Amino acid sequence: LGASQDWFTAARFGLFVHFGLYSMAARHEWVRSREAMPRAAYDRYLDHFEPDLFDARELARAARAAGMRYAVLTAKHHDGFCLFDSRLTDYTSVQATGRDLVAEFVEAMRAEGLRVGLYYSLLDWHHPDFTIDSHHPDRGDEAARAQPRDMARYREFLQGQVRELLTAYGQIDLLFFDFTYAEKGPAEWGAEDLMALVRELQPDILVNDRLGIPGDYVTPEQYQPDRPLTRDGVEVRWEACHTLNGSWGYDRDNHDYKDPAMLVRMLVQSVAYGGNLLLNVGPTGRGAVDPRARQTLDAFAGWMSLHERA
Ligand code: FUL
Repeated sequence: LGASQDWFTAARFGLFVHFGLYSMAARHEWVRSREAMPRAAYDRYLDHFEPDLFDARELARAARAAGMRYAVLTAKHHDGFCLFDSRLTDYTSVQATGRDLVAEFVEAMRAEGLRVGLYYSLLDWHHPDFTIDSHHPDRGDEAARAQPRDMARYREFLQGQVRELLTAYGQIDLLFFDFTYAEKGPAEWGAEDLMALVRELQPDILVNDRLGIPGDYVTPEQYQPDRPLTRDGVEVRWEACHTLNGSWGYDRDNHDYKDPAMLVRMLVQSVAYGGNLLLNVGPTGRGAVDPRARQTLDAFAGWMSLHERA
């Protein structure tokens, strides 16, 4: 890795933002899969999507005050809904509301001096060519299963969307792909080709390891490494990502929030072992930061005001 990527380790602490149609359901970002929700039922959220309280500048200011140096937004999560302007699908916040939330986010983070990251799901439960596997919400729908699907066309779509994200918004510092699993792996995503495309379009970008091939950093999720992480005996960059309450998307009735003091210790421990902490906030269906999340960010701001080193 070149010096142009050293910012990542120096940054230590970032904000993860999970926002999409699932935020309106307010019970976990996997809601459509978990409940095998038919498309028509999920479309209600599209019909009513109106993120009038989504304020990227406010998010950026809160992140900065909390001592975070970068932020990562779900440009597209598994449900396939895009928060950016795409010529390759109508299923976007721009079509639904006229707002390009990725553009707002990128601009706001830069204005506060934060590095910009985007999360992009390799899974897509909306795209007609994405094969129906055991996670797919339409797994029980015979008619949907009978339709021919072509992952080669889906790969073209993926490449096209990644190209859009990495050409329309200026410098993107980090890309968080998500994810591979037993039924689908690097070959389905065309992982090597995607990686090559990313490197060509944004030579300085950091890419995570969830294409299923080695990336620039590894991504322990919802657990806290208790030692430096290594590959072939060599220490690697890593970033632990954590929820506030077990859900990435807004989960209104889940009050099981982690104690801010514990989260601070997790940050300190991550840094001590050479890693970063990417802490998630899932804004409400209207895009607001829930007061409980706000309290956590404020607690970090208080701690940082006493302990942060320039
Ligand atoms: C996981 C996803 O399935 C979750 O919904 C979340 O986005 C997390 C960060 O990555 O693999």
